[in-house]
Amino acid sequence: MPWPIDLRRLLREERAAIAVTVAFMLTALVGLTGAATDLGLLYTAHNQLQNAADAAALAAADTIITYDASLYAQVDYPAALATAQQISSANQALGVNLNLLEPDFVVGKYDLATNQWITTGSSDNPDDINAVQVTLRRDEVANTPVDTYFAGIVGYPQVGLTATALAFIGYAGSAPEGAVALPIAVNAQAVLGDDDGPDCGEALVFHSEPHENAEWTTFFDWPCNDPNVRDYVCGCKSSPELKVGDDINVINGNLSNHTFSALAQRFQEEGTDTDGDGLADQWMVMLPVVESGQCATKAHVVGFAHFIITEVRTAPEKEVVGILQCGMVSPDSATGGEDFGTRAGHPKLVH
Ligand SMILES: [Ca+2]
Repeated sequence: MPWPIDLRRLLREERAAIAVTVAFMLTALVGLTGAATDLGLLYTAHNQLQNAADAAALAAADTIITYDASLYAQVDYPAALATAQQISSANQALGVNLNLLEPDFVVGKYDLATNQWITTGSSDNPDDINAVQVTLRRDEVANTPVDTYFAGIVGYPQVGLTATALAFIGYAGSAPEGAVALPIAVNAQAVLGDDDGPDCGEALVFHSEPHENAEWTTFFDWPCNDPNVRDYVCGCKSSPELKVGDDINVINGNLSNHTFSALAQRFQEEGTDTDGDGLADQWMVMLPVVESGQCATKAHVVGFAHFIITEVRTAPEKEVVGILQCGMVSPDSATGGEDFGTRAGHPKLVH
């Protein structure tokens, strides 16, 4: 009876094969567990680096562009670097406080439309700077690489990690309640030059004919008519919170003599007399910039611009003269508007 012997041998061989397979699988399992542990560790470390870099870049971008008493932009590079370093060192990655090296703090110009990032280095000219990049490390350059638990077996006892964040300041995309001083919506085409950038220093005469470059607005109030416009002209009502994308009610044509007189009076009250003749000749105002839609009674907010109103001409001219100002900051504005010369006060992360 030869077959039971064969069976025994077969069983023996099978057992041996199973033992080899189990041993192999156990090794793989230990290896996988080790890999999972190390990957989890590195994932956590990278997340912590990224969160710290994001916070540091945002705070630095919020700090780097400051402004003078008239809201003209200025650069404060040392304050921005100090802020980024302070926030970095207050954060940790796997228990190590993060030291931000100065070469890892980079400033420059970012183009939101094309994703282009041009580093400029420190500059006193606010036109050179609209974004801040922060890179935080746990590597051989700074803050020591991360020690692994198991990867050392396969030759990786330490792993270097970096995380980079880019914060963009951009142009005013919102205006808080009351920040828009007059019920005038300026047409985007009227403030853009040939190169599609704002026509800085250009004097605009807001009037109804022959070419429309601005419209009267009652913001969200309806109907948009002379008495409702007058509520905002006299300052009796303060402008609502506005943002890019809002559709506001507009009206073309002449305002009544009564409303225009109220506008002239408001100019005298709020404006500054710079030449000492007893009459106001300069009043800085922020106005919404709009694209007029198909419908002549609605306009779409695309950004905000600052003007110095230099003259309000009552009847029969009924005109307002304003000079477009560039290099301005709207301190309480979120980013998100087109470039009409007024920057946002608060940045956003783009990378
Ligand atoms: Ca004067």
